[in-house]
Amino acid sequence: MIRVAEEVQEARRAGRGVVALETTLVAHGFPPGDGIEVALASEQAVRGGGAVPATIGVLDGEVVVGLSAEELGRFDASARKVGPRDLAAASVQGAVGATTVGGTLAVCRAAGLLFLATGGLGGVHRGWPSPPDVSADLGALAATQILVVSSGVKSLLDVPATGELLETLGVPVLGWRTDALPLFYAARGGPPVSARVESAAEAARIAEAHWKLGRGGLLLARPPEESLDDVEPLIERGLAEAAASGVHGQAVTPFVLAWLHRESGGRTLRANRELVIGNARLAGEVAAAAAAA
Ligand code: PSU
Ligand code: MN
Repeated sequence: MIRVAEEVQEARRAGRGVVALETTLVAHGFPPGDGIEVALASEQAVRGGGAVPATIGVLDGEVVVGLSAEELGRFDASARKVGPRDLAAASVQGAVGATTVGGTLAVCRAAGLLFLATGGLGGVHRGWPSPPDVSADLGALAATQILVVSSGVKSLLDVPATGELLETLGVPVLGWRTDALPLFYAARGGPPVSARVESAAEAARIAEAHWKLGRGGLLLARPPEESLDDVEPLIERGLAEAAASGVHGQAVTPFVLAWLHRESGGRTLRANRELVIGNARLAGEVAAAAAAA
């Protein structure tokens, strides 16, 4: 059921680092066309970091680890959003399934991949328990031996509550040269991390030790290089706009992201692109450091 691309198999045989990449952000996180471009640039960034990319999604009845550029082209806005619960149905039903971080983690667990890069993790929605929405990304991360590199969690979530839940689940939050969990677009203002790391080799050593202790996932949180410190009021307006338009559930993230891109004159889009690619680069460096150890 899982098809692993030849290049990824070869990399693993050779003991090289492999970094998994998700496809929900490709299909639903960027305007049409931009997502594919960001996906290909992320793959290049993983290579630049010294590892081999494995972009994951469901296609033609298979769970694919290492989509080709041509296959990636089929992940447009019509793709199904596939979390851990949706993998089996999407593959049996022959859907184009764009895997979330949680869905991708489930595949990594089945295939034994140890590193994943993304933009922002899902988490606890603002206003919990109404809506009673907590991303399956968190449970999947706790249950999988993997290190995920992100710029914290999605900007429209309750970041402090998500940080607390990660602690409850026993997931270390490592700050990449920072003491605070980044707020996706903004580098500052988040809750404290559980440990600060200064190098890719140090992050790799902590992950290795965590797994030797029989523990599961870790988050390595990298702040965006260019911090947008004035975006929070816009996020609040975007969320209000979504509520007023009757948008809820899975449709909220794409709606608010598109709204932010428009209202910020493209600044959030540029920032989002840069941070996704930067995280892929760092994940490549950590995976390479782990492979060299
Ligand atoms: N962060 C973004 N854009 C996205 C996502 C995260 O800036 O599109 C996606 C990721 O794939 C993440 C998913 O795993 O949203 C979480 O969705 P939910 O909250 O419905 O679990
Ligand atoms: Mn959700």
